[in-house]
Amino acid sequence: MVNNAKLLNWIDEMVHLCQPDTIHWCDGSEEEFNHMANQLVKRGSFIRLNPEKHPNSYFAITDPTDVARVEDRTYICSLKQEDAGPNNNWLDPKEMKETLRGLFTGCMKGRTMYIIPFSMGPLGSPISQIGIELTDSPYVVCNMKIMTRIGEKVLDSLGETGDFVPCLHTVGSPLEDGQQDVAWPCSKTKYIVHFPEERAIWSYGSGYGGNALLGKKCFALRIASVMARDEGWLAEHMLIVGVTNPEGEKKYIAAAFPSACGKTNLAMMLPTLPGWKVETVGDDIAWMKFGKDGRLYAINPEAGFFGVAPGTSMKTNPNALIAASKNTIFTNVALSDEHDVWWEGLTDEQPKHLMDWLRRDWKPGFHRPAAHPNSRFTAPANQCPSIDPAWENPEGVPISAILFGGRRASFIPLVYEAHNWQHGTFLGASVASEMTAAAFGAIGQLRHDPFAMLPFCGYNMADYMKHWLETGKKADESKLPKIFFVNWFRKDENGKFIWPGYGDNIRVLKWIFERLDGKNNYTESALGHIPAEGAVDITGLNLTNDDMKKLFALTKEEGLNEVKSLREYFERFGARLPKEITEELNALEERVNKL
Ligand code: SAT
Ligand code: MN
Repeated sequence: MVNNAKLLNWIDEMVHLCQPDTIHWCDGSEEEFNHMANQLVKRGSFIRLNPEKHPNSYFAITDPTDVARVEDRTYICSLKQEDAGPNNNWLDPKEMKETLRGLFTGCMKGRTMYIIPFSMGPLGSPISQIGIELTDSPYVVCNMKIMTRIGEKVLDSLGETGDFVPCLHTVGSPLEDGQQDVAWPCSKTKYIVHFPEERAIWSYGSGYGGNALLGKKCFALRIASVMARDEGWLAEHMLIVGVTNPEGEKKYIAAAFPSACGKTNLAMMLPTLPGWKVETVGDDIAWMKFGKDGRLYAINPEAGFFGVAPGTSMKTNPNALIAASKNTIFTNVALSDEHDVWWEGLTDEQPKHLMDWLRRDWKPGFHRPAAHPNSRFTAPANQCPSIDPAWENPEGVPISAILFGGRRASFIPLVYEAHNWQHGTFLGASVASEMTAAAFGAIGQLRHDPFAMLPFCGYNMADYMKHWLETGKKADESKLPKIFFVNWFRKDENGKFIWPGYGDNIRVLKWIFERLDGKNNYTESALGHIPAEGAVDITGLNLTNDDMKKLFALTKEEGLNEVKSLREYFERFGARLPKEITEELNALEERVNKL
């Protein structure tokens, strides 16, 4: 029996508004998942994969217009526009509610409303939060079952008076009497809307990824970042890994990179240095709170991976492939004649024949990718061979270092270390990255993406920087994680990546590990501490001294360009930009001028 008054009232109101034919409370059981998957197969939305290759796994294709997050349709509707900041689309919340009420009226006609109680984080953890998603998409239910902890146990934990974040979702495609459904219902009109003061989410028109799986970016980042600001913790777009050295000493590291910049690969890395081990706590989101001992502890609020498929192979990320070998949903990849999945980069040899993500015949030599560049696998985290034994620890894991990074063909060195927390906050604020297919936009173009949170920050980014600075001021700095910047994507004069990346990134983690232990293995540079000559272990790599020099080369011209670009970017925050950020930028300019 559900007896939470807030929940029952809200559902009543939303049923009235959306007018579904039926209502289904999700219990989160395997039977329920199988039943819904079967229905999706019947409707033509799912194709069951060959059970010998992928037991209990499904292939889905979206509408060709519904393939990525829609940042230009994503809104933060705070009471005041300046609280959303120049980093967000904003509309007056009253006006937006009116628009949404209009759109949502009758939006679930002919469909079922599924009620998904979900927990972000292990049930019972002091860091976890509860959400309830109402959706008319069985595809969303199946994905939420993998990505979060759903069902009855969540309602039990909510109890009579527990609070939750209401998350309303519709594909925006009601069915008239007798109207035939399509395989991927969605709407041309899309709205992904957040009301930060009310802590509520309304999502209209899309069925895919972060637009529709509302626990992920909408709740765990946009709404949670607001909660974190108000309550003194951090909600971050970060992977979490445990790194163990050959002596058996273990440290946890969190790292923020923009979407599709290799967070999943780093989180599941197979180190190429003997004796080193990397274990996965999370691949996308970290919620961090201070423990009684004054250290920052992180949990992964998710229970699954929504990973980019293209480029994932037994060479680049075997752990991800094994995690996705069963009980997995593949979306917008290509399908082989044996009902197996394929995407660019999975195998060196291309299959002789495929159905591509647009349901067309595909053969090797075609000048178009078989899988969409933002095609994804939704896989349970506990199937990952590298999953950390503490990944569901309700207290979280203690974080020793925070890494920022992005795709940068030039200027940003392989790795450098911040002087202190304030300088580290500046490094986070100055993240910029070449754009990927994870969002609509000009792929390859450099864009500023502070803390890799530009599309995910639920409030004014200037206040976000302030929150980071204040977090540092309140803490005992000696117990705070040390902050680093990394760049695996530097290219040489021929446009080739210099650094091998993937499992060889352990060599950079090793240097960081040693820095955390206080080893004096660095030299000063204009940006921060960089490894002393020979301090990055490159034994066994095909890299010359010259290559290593290129990975750390800093020219005055590029430095001044970077400073100029940052100054222009920061200007948009006006007087709200914390003075510490300007101080750090001025100090950087001074150091660059001495180059
Ligand atoms: O936001 S999604 O979950 O669709 C994926 C991403 O951009 O990281
Ligand atoms: Mn992400």
